[in-house]
Amino acid sequence: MSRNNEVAGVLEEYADLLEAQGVDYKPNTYRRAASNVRDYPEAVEDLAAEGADAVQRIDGVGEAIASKVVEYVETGEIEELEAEREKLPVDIEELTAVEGVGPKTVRKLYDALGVQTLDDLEAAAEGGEIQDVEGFGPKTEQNILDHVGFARQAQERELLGDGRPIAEDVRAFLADLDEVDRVEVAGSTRRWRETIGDVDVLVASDAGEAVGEALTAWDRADETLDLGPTKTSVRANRLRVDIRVVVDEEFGAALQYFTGSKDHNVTVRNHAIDQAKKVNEYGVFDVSEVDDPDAGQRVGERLASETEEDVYDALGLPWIPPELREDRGEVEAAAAGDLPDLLADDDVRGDLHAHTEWSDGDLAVEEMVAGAAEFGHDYVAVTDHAEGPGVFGDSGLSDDDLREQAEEVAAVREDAAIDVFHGVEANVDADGNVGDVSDDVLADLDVVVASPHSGLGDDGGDQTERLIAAVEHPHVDVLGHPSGRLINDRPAMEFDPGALAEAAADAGTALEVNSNPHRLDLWGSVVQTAVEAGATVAVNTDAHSTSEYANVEYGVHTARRGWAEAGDVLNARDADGVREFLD
Ligand code: DGT
Ligand code: CA
Ligand code: CA
Ligand code: ZN
Repeated sequence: MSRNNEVAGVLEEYADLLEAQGVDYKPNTYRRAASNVRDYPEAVEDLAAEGADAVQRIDGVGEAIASKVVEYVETGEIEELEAEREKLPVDIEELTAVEGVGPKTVRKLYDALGVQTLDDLEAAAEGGEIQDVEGFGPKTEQNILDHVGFARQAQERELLGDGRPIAEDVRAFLADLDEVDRVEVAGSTRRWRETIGDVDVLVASDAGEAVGEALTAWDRADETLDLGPTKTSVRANRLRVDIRVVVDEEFGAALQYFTGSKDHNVTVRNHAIDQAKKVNEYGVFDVSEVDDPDAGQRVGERLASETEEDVYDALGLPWIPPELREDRGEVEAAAAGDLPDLLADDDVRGDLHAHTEWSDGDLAVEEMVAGAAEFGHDYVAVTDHAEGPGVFGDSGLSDDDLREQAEEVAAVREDAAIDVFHGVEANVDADGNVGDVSDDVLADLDVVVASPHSGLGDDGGDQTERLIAAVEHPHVDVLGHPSGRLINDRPAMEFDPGALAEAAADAGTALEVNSNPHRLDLWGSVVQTAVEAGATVAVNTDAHSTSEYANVEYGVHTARRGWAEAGDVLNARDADGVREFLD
C-alpha cells in the first residue's frame, strides 16, 4: 500500500493552516491536489523518489506542491508547514472535524481563548466562553456542544476502508515469515464493522519473540507501541496494529475469541455454560466433572481448540460467519439451524449506480461500461446526477441532457459486451419530492435512483416521512445512500428503519447499500431490519471511475452484516430479473 493518503493528509493540514491565516485561493489549490494525490493509482512515494517532475504527473499538482511532496517524503517534514504549525499550534484536523468549525474559527478561538484541542474547545463551550468571543454567539456555542461528541468519536475510530488494506498487508507480511504457521485477521476488521478501533491479527507460532521483532521491522510500521513474546503492537498510518501470538493447537479458540464481538462472545459463553461447558481463548472444555470451573483457564476435558469450526461444533453450533457476530440473534439462529445463507461476493452480477463524465464521474459512458464488463459484471446502470441542490457544482443533468445522454447510452449499448441500463440519480428534496427531473423523462429511463443530497446531517429532526415519500414515488426504483451519512464526517439523518423498510417492501423499491467505504449506507442493523420486512436491497458502488467497482466487496460484507441472502439483493439477479423488478 502506498502513502498517498498520508501525504494527502499533510497537504490538507497545510491548506487548513493557510486558510486560518486568511490566505485566499492557495488553500483550495492544495486541497484539490491532496484529493488527487489520495486517488492517484500509483504510490506517491515512488513518484517522489523519481523527483518533483514525476510528482507533477498528478492532476492539480504544480511545481510548488510537488517540491513539498518530495521534501516530505525525503525528510518527513515540510519546512513551510512547520512554520505554519508554529504560528498556530493547534490540532487543526481534530478541531475542524466539528461541524461548523472551520480554520478561521479555529484561529479566532486560539487567539481569544487559547483553544488548541477538542478538549479545550469542549471546555470553552461548556464554560460559556465562546459566546463572548467577538463574532460568536450562543448559537455557535450550542452548535459546538451539539457536534463535539461526534467529532470525538470520529477521532477514535478509523474507516474500515483504511484498515482493511493495512490488515491485508500485515497478514501477507506475517504469512511470509518462516516462524509463522497460521495467520488471520481478527477483531472488528474481520467482522467488517464500518469503523475500527484497531487492527487485530492472530498468529500461530512457537517463536513469538521473533514474530514480534519482525513486525516492528515491517516497512509500514511507523512506531512500536508494545513488544513482547505474545503481544506486539505497532502504529501504521495512524492505525494501531495488534498482533497476538498463540500456539497452533489453540489457534481456533483464540481466533474465535479475538474476532469478537465482545457481546457475541458473552452469548456464546452463556450458551456453553448451559451445557456444562466452558469456552475461552484456549478452547472449549467439558467442565461437568469439575468442582470449580473457574479454578484455571484450561480446566476439565478439552473438547476443541484447533479450528473455529471445531469450537462452534463443540458447542453444538454451526460455524457463524464473522459479519454476524454482533449479538443480534445469531447464536439462537445457529442453535436452531436458522442461520441465513449469506450473500457472497460472486453473487453480485452487476452495478445499478455509476457515474460518468456527464456529471461528476471521471470517464465516458463507454469506458464505465467497458470497466464494468472487465470487472466481471453482466450489466451496469449509468446513473448520473440530475441537477439540483447539493449536487457538486453545476454537474447535474437537465431533462434535455438526459435525453441526449440516452442516445449515447443506446449507441454504447449496441457494441457493449454486457447489458446497459440508462438511469439517473435524482435528488430527494427536504419534502421527499423527486422534482428535478420531469415525470416523462423519469418514465423513459430504465432505472431511477433517488438519493438525498441536501438537508443532510442530524439537525433536521426525524426524516422518515421524507424517505418514505421518495420510496413511494412511482418512478423511483432504488433509494440511494438513504441516510446521507459520511462515516466520521457527517452523521446519518434520523429515520425509523422499520417504517422505511415496510414502505420499501410495499412499494417494491430497493434500498441501497452504498459500497463506498465513506458511506456504507445502509448498514448492518438497518439492512437486517429491511431484509426481515421483506424489502429488497441493492448493493451498489456509486462508482465515479472504473477502479471503484472493486468497492463492491465492502457493500457485500455490509449486506452480510445485515443477514442478507442473494434472494434479498436486486443486483444478485440476472439482467432479466432486474428488468422484471424495475417494470
Ligand atoms: P474495535 O477495535 O473497537 O473496532 O473492536 P474489536 O471488536 O476489534 O475489539 P478489540 O480490539 O478491543 O478486541 C478484539 C476482540 O477481542 C473483541 O472483539 C473480543 C475480544 N475481547 C477483547 N477484550 C475482551 C473482553 O474483555 N471480553 C471478551 N469477551 N472479549 C474480549
Ligand atoms: Ca480491534
Ligand atoms: Ca485490539
Ligand atoms: Zn451517486
